[in-house]
This record gives sequence, C-alpha cells and structure tokens, in this order.
Amino acid sequence: MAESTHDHLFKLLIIGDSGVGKSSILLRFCDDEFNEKQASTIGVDFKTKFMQLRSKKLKLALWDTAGQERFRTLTSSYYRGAQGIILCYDCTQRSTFEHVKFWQDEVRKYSTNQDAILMLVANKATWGCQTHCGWTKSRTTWKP
Ligand SMILES: Nc1nc2c(ncn2[C@@H]2O[C@H](COP(=O)(O)OP(=O)(O)OP(=O)(O)O)[C@@H](O)[C@H]2O)c(=O)[nH]1
Ligand SMILES: [Mg+2]
Repeated sequence: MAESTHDHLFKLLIIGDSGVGKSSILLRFCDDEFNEKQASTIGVDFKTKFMQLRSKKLKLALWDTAGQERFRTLTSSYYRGAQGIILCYDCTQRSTFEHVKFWQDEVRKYSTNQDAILMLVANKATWGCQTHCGWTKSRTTWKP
C-alpha cells in the first residue's frame, strides 16, 4: 500500500488589506523567493507546503485571498474549516492596521471553526516602521 504523504493536514488562510504583502509572505514561506513586482491576487491562490514536526509529517494547505473589496464575497467562503488564519497588515501603512478590526469581524462572521488560531502579522518591517510610523503603542494593545 502506498505510504501516506502526511500525518496531519492543516488548512491555513491568509487575509488582510490589498497590498500588505500576503502573497509575498506565502511566496517566501513556500519557495523562499521575493518578487517586487508581485501582481495583486485575483480571487484566491493556493499553495501547499510539507513540514516535519518531530516525528510527524505535516501538510499545510495555504489559501491566499485577494484583499481587494470586489473579491470579498468569493474570499469569505474560504474561511470555512480553516484551522489557522493569518491576518496581515503593512506596518508602513497605518490604515491597514486600522482595518484589522474589520478583518476580525470577517473571521467572526465566516469562520466555522471555534478553535481556529488567529495570528496577526506585521509585514514590511524591513522599512524600520517602528521608528517612522509612531503608532507602535496602538499595535501593542491589539487583542484577538
Ligand atoms: N519592501 C517590501 N515590499 C514588500 C514586502 N512584502 C510585499 N512587498 C511588496 O508589496 C507589494 C504588494 O505585495 P503583495 O504580496 O502582492 O500583497 P497582497 O497582500 O498579496 O495584495 P493583494 O493580492 O492585492 O491582496 C508588492 O509590490 C510586493 O513586492 C516586504 O516585506 N517589504
Ligand atoms: Mg496577493
């Protein structure tokens, strides 16, 4: 009998405003690449990654959603069954952090998994946002 490719399968979803770098995070995580001309996602993209955790083989199914509003109806259907939700913002664009509340509401509305882990990720930190943006305090008070 063929050996199974994995012991556990996890569905992960990446959400957040358009342009915050969701697809770039996924590209770095799966292929260790970066594209400064990364095209805006149309609808939803998908990648898989295999990882080993101690003796267990994990398969991650990663769903990268478009942040643009016109795709919202489509992307909301992908929240279903996700075990992990990665909510991204751009730490050089304050508005993307202010929209985090909106995305949390989307998670409350569409996630079907009470135990889903919600993770907040600040992207583009390479630009030294902590010293430039001056809104570090509001970020440290974020609650899931
Ligand atoms: N300097 C810098 N640029 C980044 C970083 N991450 C992403 N970018 C750039 O930011 C732009 C938007 O990145 P995307 O990954 O397409 O953003 P997205 O969140 O997937 O956007 P949508 O698909 O429209 O929702 C691209 O030009 C990327 O190259 C980063 O960490 N640092
Ligand atoms: Mg994208």
